[in-house]
Amino acid sequence: MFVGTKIVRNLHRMSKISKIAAQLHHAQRQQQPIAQFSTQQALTLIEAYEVQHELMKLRCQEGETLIGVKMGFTSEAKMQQMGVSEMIIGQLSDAMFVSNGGSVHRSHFIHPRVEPEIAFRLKKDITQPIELHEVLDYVDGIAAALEIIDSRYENFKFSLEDVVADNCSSAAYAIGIMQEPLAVLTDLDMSLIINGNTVESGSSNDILGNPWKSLVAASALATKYKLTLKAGHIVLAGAATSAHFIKEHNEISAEVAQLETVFFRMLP
Ligand code: OOG
Ligand code: MG
Repeated sequence: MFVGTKIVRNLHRMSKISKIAAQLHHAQRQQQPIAQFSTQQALTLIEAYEVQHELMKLRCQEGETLIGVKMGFTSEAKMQQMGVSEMIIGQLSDAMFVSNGGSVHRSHFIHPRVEPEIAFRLKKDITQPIELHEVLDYVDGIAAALEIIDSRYENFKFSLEDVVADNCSSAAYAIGIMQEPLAVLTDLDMSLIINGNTVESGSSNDILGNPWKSLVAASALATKYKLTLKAGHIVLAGAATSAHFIKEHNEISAEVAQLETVFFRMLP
């Protein structure tokens, strides 16, 4: 009797997780925003990561490959803009890749925003939390990056659990030319430039005081929530500034001192 009740409860939970994942997947594929879940039903953070895994499973079943992770809310500016105050981690796939100097179509998104970031390329697998003094052992390239986020929720409004379930609003990313890792990544000016105008500016210090700390945090969150970090994978450190809405005919670049500028164009 007891075992039966437990199985029924588990089935109920599984169907709740896969139902939410299916709705988020559909919203992304159709560019149709949906209402946030947390206002309608209780969703724990653990369940939210289960939804995220389920969602990425659906995308992989349709041919996508996971190529890394992105950190979110590693800066004060982002936490304040979105009203969320805990770090999150999401997954990047090859289908989200935009080539440096290339373009994306506005019509592929719901309400895209862009933000300036720093990308790390891993030279070996990370299978457990690492420490700050070890980061250089794990990275063989760094670059300026641009992330396009596109919440699948109406009005870009969400709770911590909602955004985690929605794979942390991940939509696309462009990465500049990879260069040898710089041991010191503090005090680098970072700016977001749209059609020649600087629309956001900050410093690499805005990312947890030191962007390398974001890799340390990524290793801890990936271990906790079972995300894979393999040699060759990319880790986005999180935006240094608030994100900015973008539209067709925008020419967008991120400048990070000492790194090569990254650029893409948004077509209709
Ligand atoms: C969530 C994603 C946050 C970052 O860099 O902080 C993020 C969102 O703002 O929609 O990518
Ligand atoms: Mg980001």
